[in-house]
Amino acid sequence: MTIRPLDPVQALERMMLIRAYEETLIDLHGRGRAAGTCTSVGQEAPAVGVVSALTADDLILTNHRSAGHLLARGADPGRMLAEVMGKQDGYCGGKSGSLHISAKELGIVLTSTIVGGELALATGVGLSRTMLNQPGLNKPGIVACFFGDGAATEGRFQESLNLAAVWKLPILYVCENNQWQAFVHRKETMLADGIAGQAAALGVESAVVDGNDPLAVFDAASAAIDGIRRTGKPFLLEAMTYRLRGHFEPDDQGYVDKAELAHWRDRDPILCLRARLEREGRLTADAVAAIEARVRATMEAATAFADASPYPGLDALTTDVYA
Ligand SMILES: Cc1ncc(C[n+]2csc(CCOP(=O)(O)OP(=O)(O)O)c2C)c(N)n1
Repeated sequence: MTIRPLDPVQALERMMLIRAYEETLIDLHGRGRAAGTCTSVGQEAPAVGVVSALTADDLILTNHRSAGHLLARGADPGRMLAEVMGKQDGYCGGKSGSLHISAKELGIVLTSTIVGGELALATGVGLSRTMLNQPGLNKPGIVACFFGDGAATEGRFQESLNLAAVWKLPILYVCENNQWQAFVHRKETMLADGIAGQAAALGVESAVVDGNDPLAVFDAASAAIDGIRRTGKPFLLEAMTYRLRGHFEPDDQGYVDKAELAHWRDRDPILCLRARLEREGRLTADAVAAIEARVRATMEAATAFADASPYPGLDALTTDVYA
């Protein structure tokens, strides 16, 4: 098994950057300067834990709550903000917003806003990986597919995992079980406590992990990825986590049980990791202040970059289209 250690302080900084990115976007949206988005506040740990366990050859498909996955992969927050603001220097020239973003240079194949679309499309990407990973062609790498518990209630979840199992496709399915499916609690759409139990029936191995602990997620993802590389078979990792903000911005979460929200706020992945590292003597107050300053400076520079980026010209209307 080839598990690289994940530096916990670096993991904390990456999670803080993701949180700061989302908060910047919320602020820009509140001031009418950016479109509303589905933020990943509270779900930073699966993004950092899983993506840190991937290598540069691996590909990622994600869903509408994708900012954490992109930033964990090293995306430039300035280009991401520019994209959401519809600017020319965005990853897709300002044409995708946050919901359809892709970045070939980062191995981010696509963001699907069709719930569960990423599951079906990962099957094709996984198949292409298998076909291209031949002597001579030699394009190694696995596929990581992020999706929500809501997507898992759709038929294409079973269809996709079944085909991946039968065709032995190298796909790591990552369910971010954040307890909510837009405005519907998961307990209203499934009787089971989670979705991992369904995998065995399809012949797919699975594991459930504390999705608010990036180090636990990293370990579980590393073991799963190692197995996928050895066997070529798919694996389902279910990260139990929570969406700390509304489904999209703005959303006052009036439909959320206050005790449930308080329970999960206490388990905020950033506060928990920070407290743990401080307790263990691995993080000082000065080090936290330095991280906060770096993150703030990064987001200030990102906002300035996105602000300065021009809107696409009229000629962009006819580029990136088939006909
Ligand atoms: C096929 C489809 N049905 C419905 C929607 C509307 N919709 C957007 S996000 C969402 C909830 C998805 O829940 P989940 O998969 O758990 O992801 P989460 O939003 O919790 O991250 C719904 C119903 C959609 N975009 N696509």
